[in-house]
Amino acid sequence: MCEVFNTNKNENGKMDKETFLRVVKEELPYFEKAAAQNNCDIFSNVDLDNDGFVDFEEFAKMVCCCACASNVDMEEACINMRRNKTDDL
Ligand SMILES: [Ca+2]
Repeated sequence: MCEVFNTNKNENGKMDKETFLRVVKEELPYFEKAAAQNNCDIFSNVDLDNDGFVDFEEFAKMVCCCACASNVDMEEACINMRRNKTDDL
């Protein structure tokens, strides 16, 4: 996953929304599908500091959420991400 991030990050070391969504679709298709089914906006949930980019820390948190959940628990992973974001505010 580090490699995936490093390959796709921009000159600022972050991923823009378009790149991020493409990477999720390619690398975590089941997650993308679950999010779409639940009207879960992956990008805005992962972009914890709302700067419009996903940095490595945010990316790693998303990967952890996915890794902790099995395929059937993807809906819960989405909800947990949202909860993490709310806790940070
Ligand atoms: Ca961000």
